Amino acid sequence: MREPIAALATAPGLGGVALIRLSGEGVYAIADRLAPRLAPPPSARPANTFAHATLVGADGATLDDAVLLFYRAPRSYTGEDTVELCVHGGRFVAEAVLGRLWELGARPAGPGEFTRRAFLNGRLDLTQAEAVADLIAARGPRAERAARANLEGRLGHALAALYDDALALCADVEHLLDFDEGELPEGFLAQAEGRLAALEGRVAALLATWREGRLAREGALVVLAGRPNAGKSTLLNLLLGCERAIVSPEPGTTRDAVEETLLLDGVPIRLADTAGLREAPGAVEREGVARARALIARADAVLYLIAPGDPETPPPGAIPLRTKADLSGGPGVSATADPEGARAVTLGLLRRALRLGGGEAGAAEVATERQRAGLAEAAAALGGARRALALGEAGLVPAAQGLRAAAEAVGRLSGRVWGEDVLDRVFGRFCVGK
Ligand SMILES: Nc1nc2c(ncn2[C@@H]2O[C@H](COP(=O)(O)OP(=O)(O)OP(=O)(O)O)[C@@H](O)[C@H]2O)c(=O)[nH]1
Ligand SMILES: [Mg+2]
Repeated sequence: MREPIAALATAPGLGGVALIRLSGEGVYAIADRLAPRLAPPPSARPANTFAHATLVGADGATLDDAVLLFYRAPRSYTGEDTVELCVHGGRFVAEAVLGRLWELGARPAGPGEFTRRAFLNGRLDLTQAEAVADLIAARGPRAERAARANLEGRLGHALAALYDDALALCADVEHLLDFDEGELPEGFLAQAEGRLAALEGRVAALLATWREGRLAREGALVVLAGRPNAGKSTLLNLLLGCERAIVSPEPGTTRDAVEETLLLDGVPIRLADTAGLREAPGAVEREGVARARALIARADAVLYLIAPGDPETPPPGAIPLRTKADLSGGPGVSATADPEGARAVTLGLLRRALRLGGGEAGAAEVATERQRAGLAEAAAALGGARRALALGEAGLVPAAQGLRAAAEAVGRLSGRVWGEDVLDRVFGRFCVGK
């Protein structure tokens, strides 16, 4: 156990209850002094019980009435002795209790320090620690589902198996170095190549989950673009189910981009309605068109609306959508005559454009840039090993090196191989109290 640390674990602000977490060596001695009237005292209480207690300051004055939860190493979140204090919410109570904890010898926990200790005590691997941060940060059900799968160890297990298999193959290749030239066991090279290809396939399959997972976590920017009057604002309002943007028969109505978030299959979509693209007559509208172009340039998907009579010149990569089909009698959607149909067609186009629906529920998913980069490194090392192995006996040494490098890259992801730099990178993005 390490020195005692404490922090507010709930979000600061108004709320019924605030939870303070206290973990490390000697936290029971601290709790005894914080709740001196509790009998039996915290240090005499069994693990996994709770007690209602009055917390008092140095002068004996009441700080708060609290519920204390008692955990004992190793059966706590951190793996250390832990006491959790449920005190009243709001701005001042938790602050006063924390102030008393500093007097009693605890120090403020750094960002992610509880989870860092949990990792160091073997309570979870690094992918699970990252999943804790992802679960907290999830902005939609799709990201929440993925974070939960990784918290349950899906990615950790996949990486652990990759690590073991890459090292096993490495050992077998190294073993071949003991044979005399021209004496390699029959068929070994072909078998090793097969095993290597399978490893590469598993790494590639994991890397393929990155794109959709990133959209689910960060959200996708979808831009509604087109000529003035194409029906962009009408479509935005239809998708949102409210009159968010001004709609008018006058061309050039929208100038500022109008942005709202909606969930599509659990993925947060930032939907932006923009100024109609044309050589605008006025300075304000020209600025609107410039902003529209800037949004189009960084969109994950662009829907380009084409009303009857509009030139059909969608920007490269944009998805054309014909509007006002009730006027043309031709193909396309009509937001006014058939809103339900228009909505269904539009959402279908967006799903296809964003390539949603690839992720299998509960599957291991690459969730952080650190994981993506580590797997890309492993893929490159495996590729190098494969090319070396193709040289036959001459390539055995570099092939073994490539396999070892791949295993280490994967091992750093789960935490089988780690250093302070790896931990700083993982826990740097955590909030205090987790
Ligand atoms: N008949 C018909 N009219 C539509 C349809 N969709 C939109 N409109 C009308 O077309 C006109 C322009 O619609 P908006 O949604 O404001 O068009 P916009 O693309 O946002 O236009 P700007 O903001 O000027 O670029 C309005 O009068 C709408 O009522 C449709 O499906 N059928
Ligand atoms: Mg508009």
